[in-house]
Parts: sequence; structure tokens; C-alpha cells
Amino acid sequence: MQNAIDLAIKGKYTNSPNPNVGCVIAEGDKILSKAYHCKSGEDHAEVIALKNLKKKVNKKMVMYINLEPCCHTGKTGPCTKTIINSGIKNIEVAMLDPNPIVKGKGVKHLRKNGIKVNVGLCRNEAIKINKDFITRHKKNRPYIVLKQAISADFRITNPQNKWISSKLSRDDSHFHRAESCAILVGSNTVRKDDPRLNVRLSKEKLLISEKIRQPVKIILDSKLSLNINKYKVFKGKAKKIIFNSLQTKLDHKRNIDYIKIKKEKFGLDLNSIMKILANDYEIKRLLVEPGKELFSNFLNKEIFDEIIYYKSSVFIGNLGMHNINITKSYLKNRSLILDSVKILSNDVKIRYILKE
Ligand code: AOF
Ligand code: ZN
Repeated sequence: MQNAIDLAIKGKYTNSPNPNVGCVIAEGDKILSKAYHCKSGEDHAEVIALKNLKKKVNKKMVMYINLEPCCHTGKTGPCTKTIINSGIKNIEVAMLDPNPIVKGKGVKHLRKNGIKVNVGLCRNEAIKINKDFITRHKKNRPYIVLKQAISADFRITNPQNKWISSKLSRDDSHFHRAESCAILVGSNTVRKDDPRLNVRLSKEKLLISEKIRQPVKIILDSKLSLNINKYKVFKGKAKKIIFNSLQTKLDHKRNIDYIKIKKEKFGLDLNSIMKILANDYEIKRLLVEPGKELFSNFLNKEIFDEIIYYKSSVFIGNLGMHNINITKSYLKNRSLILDSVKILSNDVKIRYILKE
């Protein structure tokens, strides 16, 4: 199963809104075929693994999958049907599919057709690699990662130089961009930094052969104050969404969707925005690159799952804006767990996860 999980992760840069799924067919200790789901609309992992299997199916063969096989017809047909027709008689599934159209029905259908299905092998590892897919289906919002670069003296803006973190950290952060279906910023960040919000890594670096998926660019601009002819983020073909409090309108030419959202005391209603992103845009993973205000809004509402800091060794001084001190507890009901710390040349990458 660990092999299936490792394979599943290979699809993470290309498969959204689908989950990471890997499949291994083995006989005893011998792996006979393996596959992973690469792209929505293309074959699911089980179907590819069966197509790649060179040997005739026999009763000793076991199929290992990190997610319950689907039993519905979506963009592709039901995997359960292909499995039943193949003659495979033993299946190990790590976890049930949280998607309401599957959710236990796949396993039931297989068992009804005489297949032995065991659920739960490596369950925790399987949950870990599909946290975004699970969050979207269970909480009706994307999995939300807040990312910030901070200086040694806790500043998040640098008046002298655009960058706070090192090149190595910035390259690392592009892997997070690549894994995300969308990137969200506030209007102040667009005005100050003029970011492109795209992925600037090669396919070789991402170890993929498919075209790089550029994330949807999301801007919160309550009063529609930004001149869309001026900033880089509005250029190019990628989908852009501007959440605002004034109008809903689709600009097909520029590929910009304007969506009107209720205003709250400290900005647009983030809960409604997240619901729209999960339901209407099928965003399973969202990267937020917030300034001070937006960061505190996400903290206050406790709608996020992870915080990633790139903490550099640069001192900026009083001209730089101070970051939010998360230890001062913006969080009312939840707490953070330190997940990992990684050294990236002169910077430290610190990853916190919000405790369930
Ligand atoms: C599997 N194996 O490799 C994946 C599954 O639109 P479709 O047909 O691609 O179906 C997408 C749904 O199928 C997705 O939301 C999830 O519930 C399941 N994904 N299932 O048996 C796979 N990727
Ligand atoms: Zn399937």
C-alpha cells in the first residue's frame, strides 16, 4: 500500500479537482503492475493498472488502492465495473472516498460481486496525502495554506528590496504554488508587489510530463479599486476571479469573473468566498499569500489549515511592516502544531498545521 501511496502523490500537480490515487497489483511480494491518476477526465489509477497488467488475472492477485474505487460515471466510467470484469478477487483499500457520490458505495458494490475488500490498511498515511480532497468534500471549502515570507526581525515588507526570502526559498514556494489549484491575495498586495501569481518552475523540476497547470488567480478587491490594465496579475490567459462588494459580471475576453460578496466588519465574507471556490470552481487546495490584514482575517475566522513561513536572516528595521504575532493567539478555539522545520540556505521554512 505504501507503494500505491507514493505513486498517488505523483499526480498532485496535475490531477485536480480529483484526488491523489495510486494502484498496485501484486502477487505475493511481486509487483505486477502499478499506476496513478494523472489528470481529471483521463483513466483512473485502477483502470490504468489493469490495462498495464501483462499477466492473466488469477485468484492470488491483490489490488492495492489508497482510495475506494469509484462506482459512478463522471468524466470516466465506474472503476468498480472494470475491476469486476477483470476477475480480480482481492482488494486492499486504504480509505473510503469522501465524495458523496461514492462514499462506501464502491466497496459495497465490489463485495456484492464476490470480491474480498479490506478497508483501512495505511489509513492515516492515505488521509495525509488527500487532505485537500477530503477538506473540500467534508467542509465544503478548499484546504487553505497561508504563506508568508518574514525577515529576521519579523517584518513582512521590505522598502529597499522587493524580496525578503532567498532565491532557494522562493523556488521552494513555487512548489506550493504548483500544487495549489488557486492563489489568493488582497488588493494591497497587488498594489505594492505587483505579483504574477503564476508557477515559474519547469516540468523537469516538478517531475511531470504534462503541461504545467497554472493556478486560478484570486484577488479580493472590495471596492474594485485596482486598475486591471496596470497590474501583471490581470494579464495572461489563466482564470482570474475578483471578489468584490459591488458587482457580479463575467469578462470572457480577459477571463476574469467578478463575484459580488457580502462585506463584513474586516473585509469580504471569507466563508462565502471559500464555499464558492469549493463548489463552483472545484478548488481543492488554495494558497493564500496574504499581507497583514488578510492574514489576521484568516486567523480570526480560523478558516485555514496550514501556515508556512519562510523566515530569512535579513534585518529590515522599522520601515518594514511587522507581521502578526500568532503566538499572541488570534485563535480562539484551535491551536497550531509545529509540523516541520527545514533549512533553506540562510532561511528557515516553518510549517504549522491547525489542530483538528
Ligand atoms: C478512483 N480512482 O484514480 C480516482 C477516483 O469525473 P471522474 O470520472 O474522473 O471521477 C472523479 C471522482 O472519482 C473523484 O471526485 C473521486 O471521487 C473519484 N476519484 N476514483 O476509483 C481514481 N481519481
Ligand atoms: Zn474510478
